[in-house]
Amino acid sequence: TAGKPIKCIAAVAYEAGKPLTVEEITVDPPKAHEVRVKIDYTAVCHTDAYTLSGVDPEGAFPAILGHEGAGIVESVGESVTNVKPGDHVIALYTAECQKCKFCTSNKTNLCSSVRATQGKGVMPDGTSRFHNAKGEDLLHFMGCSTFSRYTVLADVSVVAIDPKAPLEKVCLLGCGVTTGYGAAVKTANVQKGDTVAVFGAGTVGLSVVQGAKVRGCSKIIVVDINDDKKTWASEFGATDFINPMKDLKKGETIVDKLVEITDGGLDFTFDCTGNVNVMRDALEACHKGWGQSIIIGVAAAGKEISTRPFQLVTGRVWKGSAFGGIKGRSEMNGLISDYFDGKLKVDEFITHRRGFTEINDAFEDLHHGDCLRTVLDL
Ligand code: NAD
Ligand code: AHE
Ligand code: ZN
Repeated sequence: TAGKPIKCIAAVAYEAGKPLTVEEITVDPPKAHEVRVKIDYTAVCHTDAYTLSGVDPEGAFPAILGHEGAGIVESVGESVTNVKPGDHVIALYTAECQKCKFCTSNKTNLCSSVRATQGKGVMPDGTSRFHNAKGEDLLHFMGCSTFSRYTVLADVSVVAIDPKAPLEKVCLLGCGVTTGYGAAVKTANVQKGDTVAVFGAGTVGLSVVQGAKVRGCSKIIVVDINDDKKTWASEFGATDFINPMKDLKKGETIVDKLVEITDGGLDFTFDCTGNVNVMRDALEACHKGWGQSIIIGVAAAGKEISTRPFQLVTGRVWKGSAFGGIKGRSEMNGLISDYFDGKLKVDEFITHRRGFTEINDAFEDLHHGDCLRTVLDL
């Protein structure tokens, strides 16, 4: 198949707010510095639903969404040296070229090498490798497009992993688990004894919880408006669970409550909801003088955060984290080792499995409290 177009099944997002269309598409061979991957498993992340809903300022259609996937390299274009056909790989929406100003700064995992074209839904040369039966181009998404049996990735957007790692599980390291765990142990770098509050107990929030637990944090408070998340929270290591819709006294705010039970506020808080009002609460629940709040959630176009500047003047810090601050190519295999050593939970997030043609049901699953991740078998 190398060097030739491949016909395969994919789920195409033709329009915002509409279900995906599962149909046969054509995937062109990889050009120089590109890799064609047979995706075996992909999960659906809240961000896929966010973009499909039409509120992502970078969302463009028709496109092939999906960014939490794993598979096997089918062929590589010229000058690709980091992977070869047959390698087991995870797609990386945060590339790592190891050459740009960002990669060499040692201050961030954000890489500038392909980000501009990635945001426009095209490969680094400005064109697409996907076409539908009518011959129309279909856009790429987040440099991954894992909702297709075959996809083409920039070589900087792919990492080869230990072939012993089960792809049907470690596909989750392509986004949710890595994002939350990294935000705790890398971006915030929480330490033994620290107090932590996590807003939103989806896969991202619960992975923050597991990072905080690994580090020995003394209090790990989960805040979620859905009581179904309470059992998950304690299973992943939370010490407390608060539902702000039910567990507050009359006139009491979630900030009042958190400040009261932590003797003045948290050392670290994390927003894993994408709601800008929650982001404000998370900042204001931080301890005066040193508390740090990490924004992970993605907010819709036009949404802005606000607080009194006095909150920052008095020592609270607002930070953000993308992909948990993890450099995908150099650090992914460390996470896989943590998984093999039982230090990092991954399997526990897979609440649903479906065949690929049920992908629209997988988007529906996201809205139910009993779902953390649905893994689709391509
Ligand atoms: P999810 O939908 O599975 O989980 C969100 C949780 O937040 C749910 O349990 C929901 O009940 C809870 N919630 C909603 N509103 C709330 C409120 N007002 N107060 C408290 N809890 C509330 O989503 P996920 O896949 O875990 O992703 C979480 C967020 O992180 C999304 O916004 C997603 O787009 C974003 N995300 C960001 C990155 C990154 O790199 N920065 C990576 C992955 C996901
Ligand atoms: N296109 C959105 C930005 C969305 C966003 O912030 N994405 C996160 C990853 S979410 C994964 O589920 C991220 O890594 N951002 C850094 C980056 O470079 O995109 C918008 O609002 O424009
Ligand atoms: Zn995601």
